[in-house]
Amino acid sequence: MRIESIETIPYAIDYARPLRFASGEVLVADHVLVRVTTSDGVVGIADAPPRPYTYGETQASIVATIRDRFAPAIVGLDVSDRDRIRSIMRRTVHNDVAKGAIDIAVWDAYAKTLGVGVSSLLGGWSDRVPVAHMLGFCTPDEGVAEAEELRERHGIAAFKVKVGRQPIEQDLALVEALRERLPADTVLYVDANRGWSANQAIAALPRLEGAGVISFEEPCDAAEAMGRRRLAQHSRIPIVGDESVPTPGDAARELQSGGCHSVSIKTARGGFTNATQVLGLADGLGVDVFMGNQIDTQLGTAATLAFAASHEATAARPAELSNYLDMADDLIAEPLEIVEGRMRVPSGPGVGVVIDEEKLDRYRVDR
Ligand code: MUC
Ligand code: MG
Repeated sequence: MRIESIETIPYAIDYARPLRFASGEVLVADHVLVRVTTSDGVVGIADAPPRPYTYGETQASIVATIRDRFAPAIVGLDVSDRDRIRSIMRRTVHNDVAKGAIDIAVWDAYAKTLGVGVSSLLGGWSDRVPVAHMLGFCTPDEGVAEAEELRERHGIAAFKVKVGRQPIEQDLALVEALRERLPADTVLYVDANRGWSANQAIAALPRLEGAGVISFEEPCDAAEAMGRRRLAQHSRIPIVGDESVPTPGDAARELQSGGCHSVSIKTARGGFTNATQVLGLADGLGVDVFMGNQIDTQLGTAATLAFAASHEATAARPAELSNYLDMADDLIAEPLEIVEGRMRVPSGPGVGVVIDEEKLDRYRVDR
């Protein structure tokens, strides 16, 4: 089926509980809904979450890049031409979130055309995935209360703790409090979003190890190459590349230069096609992957879930699927559900979620 149109709809929904971290904060989901419509009327959807402090893209830049560069080159192709679409988008550097949304919306439309779930097309490993939640900057009491509430209501027992503040002591005290006050089987890992220097991260290692942290994401800027390599050599906790490894090329360079031991995979940057390539690279090199979260809405989460469930390596450990719980509302008609700490892939075709048109009307900002 021919791709007839690619629409971009900017919208804004507040966060009831904003997320703060070393590189920025999210108070409002000022995202872009991307819709790909085919000649037989199938509509593929995807969410594009701008993260200016991570990738340099904004809501306006995502709309303009898709409208002015990608859509004119892609409209008219067949919805099954996924690698041609990847090749076209690759001619433009960066803009990973804009590229990701087009890729996901095309996969969604393709799977809907075939009448199957995206997850089964990608690999079909499992129908559910354990959930991890990201805790933003907070005090020990706030962090423990939030984690306890998530465990009680949803059974979530894995938490990524945002660190990277100055002085480092407050984050170490937070991680230690979570370890001491939460049940012993709680999985804890940390993400500094480049907030510390390599030396600060090295100084933090003994206490993070003592708290049983299972991984340490973007401890310092990967551009601090010598320091980062020294840290990775020192650390018994796996160092995970996230914003330093958006593409397979970045992941290969970072892993082979010794800057990290594992990589985070995020469908929001680069889509399913890029995620598949990063996963293949990690598999070949024998390194672990973590399914990350771009502070996603339910639509974005459904894409992460579809990918996470589709492969053995990504379904094996908790995936970051729950931060939409912090939003005041969403665009989705039927909410995703977390039961006993797991999220099940919705049974519908494509990524399996449907937009509530009345909500889209309420939250869109282009009228
Ligand atoms: C994360 O893992 O870093 C924060 C910034 C961003 O781009 O993604 C989030 C989560
Ligand atoms: Mg991260």
